[in-house]
Amino acid sequence: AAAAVTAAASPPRRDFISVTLSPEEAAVGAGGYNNSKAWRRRSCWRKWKQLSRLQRSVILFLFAFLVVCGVISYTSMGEPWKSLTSKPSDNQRSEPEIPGLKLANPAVLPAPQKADDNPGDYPELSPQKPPKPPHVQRGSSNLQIKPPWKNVRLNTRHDSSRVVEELVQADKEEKTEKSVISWRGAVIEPDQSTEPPSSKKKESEKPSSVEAEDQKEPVPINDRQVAVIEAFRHAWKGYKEFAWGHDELKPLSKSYSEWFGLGLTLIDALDTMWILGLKEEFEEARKWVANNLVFDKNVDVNLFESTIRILGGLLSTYHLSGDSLFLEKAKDIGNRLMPAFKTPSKIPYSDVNIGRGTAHPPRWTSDSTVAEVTSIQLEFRELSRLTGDQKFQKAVDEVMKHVHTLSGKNDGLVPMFINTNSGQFTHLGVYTLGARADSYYEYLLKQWIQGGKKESELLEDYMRAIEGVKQHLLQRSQPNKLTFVGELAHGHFSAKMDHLVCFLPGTLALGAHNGLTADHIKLAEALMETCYQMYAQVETGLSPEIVHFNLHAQKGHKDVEIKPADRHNLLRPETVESLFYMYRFTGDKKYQDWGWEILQNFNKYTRVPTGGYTSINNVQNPSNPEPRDKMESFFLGETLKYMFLLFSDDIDLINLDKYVFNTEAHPLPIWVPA
Ligand code: DMJ
Repeated sequence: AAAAVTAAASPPRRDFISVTLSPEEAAVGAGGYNNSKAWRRRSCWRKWKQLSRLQRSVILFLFAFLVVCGVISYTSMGEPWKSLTSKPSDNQRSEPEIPGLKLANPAVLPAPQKADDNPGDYPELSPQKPPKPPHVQRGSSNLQIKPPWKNVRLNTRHDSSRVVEELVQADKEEKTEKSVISWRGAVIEPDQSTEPPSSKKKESEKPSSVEAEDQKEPVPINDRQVAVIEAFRHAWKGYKEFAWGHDELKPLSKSYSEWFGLGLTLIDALDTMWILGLKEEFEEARKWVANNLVFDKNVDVNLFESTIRILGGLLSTYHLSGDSLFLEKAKDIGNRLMPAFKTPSKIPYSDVNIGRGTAHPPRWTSDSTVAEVTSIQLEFRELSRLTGDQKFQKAVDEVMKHVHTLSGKNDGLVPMFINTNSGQFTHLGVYTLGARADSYYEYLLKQWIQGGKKESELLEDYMRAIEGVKQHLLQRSQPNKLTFVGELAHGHFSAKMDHLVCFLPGTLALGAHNGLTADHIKLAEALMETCYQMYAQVETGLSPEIVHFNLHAQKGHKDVEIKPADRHNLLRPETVESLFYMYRFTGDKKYQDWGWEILQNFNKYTRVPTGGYTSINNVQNPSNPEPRDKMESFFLGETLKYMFLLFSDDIDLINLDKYVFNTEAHPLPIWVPA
């Protein structure tokens, strides 16, 4: 018998309330006490009904307001905790593993999306260690966690001292932000690498950051790195203004050129921006990728070039940023390149139409280039690991296995061409470490490293090839006895060396760092000196595309001779790439100084005032180096990135025990034994 509370229906103003009490309530009113839940509920309800509509509305509003505040503060307090404890969300990374393999740095690697057709291929994620206490980083941090450099803006119109001030200030600000967790500050597994030869050097000879990571002081960026950032921004300014979304900038004509029509420079430069900490530029480029990068185009692309620049660039940017957009795009282009492998021999064709899904060799031959078919492996293997779809890895591994068994090698040295029908080498008898063969050697070592140093055939082929180089291709020049790598054509030695060969000192040093024979680092040192001399002995201080070394001393002649057809410079990276490895592994500052000279000469002879840098036609004419009006995408993808890393004393800025660079300078994670 609930109390009947009746408000008078009229008159409209509520002048009195008529209350009818139940016997129970009457008893209470008469002095009895009833504290039952039911009674209290009824009593509250009666009081509530006694309130005016306005009073009730105010109370309801206050209640709702308190609830909302409570929910908000709960969520914001919970986030930091969740970020440390929960599994990564869609936009972060969780690393699938292939059986027996795991990454060196699982916490920094993003959550790849499993291939729908292969969901069972993944074991459970292994538990991650809690992050080490964050330390301040100058490199880039995960976008989802923190921007790379807080509000650092380099204004290219500023003078360089102003630029330095801004960066130093930003760096100081960042040092105070102890709560920052950067991608490099995340969990790092114990070092899996073999003892580097450089560890035999005195502590003082090493980069200052070779210390226990926990005790490591933040390494401030230095003036030379600032100069690289400035150079990048100058190049980017030209690209943005005159070539946005196109393949290459033509800085003099203030226009662009197309090769594949896929924004090559922009994609090649993504991870460089990340590493240099250019967040604003990165985000603008990311928007272009999200809104404009479409692979469904009736266009022929070169399998090798699009793999190393586009697939490689997207994969590494995905790893650094954790942004799944880049993995989605990588999967898309990866799938579209697969028709290249549909050949009688499974040695891929050079060209693929990514819109039509057809592939073909060049018009004049059914051959492919050996370096091209053997330098796409790092990228496709990583794509398989991320997607769980083994078809990518299977296709490229088959190529390597096949090449491993082929006859026609000369002590591990390979010819330059391979036939897509027969699967045999063609044009036998010509051996070079330059164009058309170069990255075959580089990828033997790098695949071995990527796979956790288990694939012995790769190592075997690499070691044999380096012995072949020593036996057949090494010579010394006159008058300075520079060690160089020449070429062999049908038994005849030629003292010709492409600038492309200058990847070799870096690769040799990387092998030595990974435990290969110590004489590789000796050879690396000698070749590094030679590559530097290819710049230093030239009038502009820039290397030509090809040099010929003098084998006999002649009065007034230098070691290096340059033919008129070879005196161009395309802003290539190989020498600074090797300088970076040499400095990382030896700590010898001369390598940084050599790189600094090269950067200054690029600025002097190839910088276009209105934005961008240009290839030049004549490195021997300082008064007119004959600009070619083209900035290759690898200038931003590789040359400036390696410069920035060379000048850094922070070994964790792309740690070489955790990442392996593809041949276009895009870092991919090293898999390590589980
Ligand atoms: C780049 O595309 C790559 O480094 C490739 O391995 C060789 N050619 C250019 C740079 O010189």
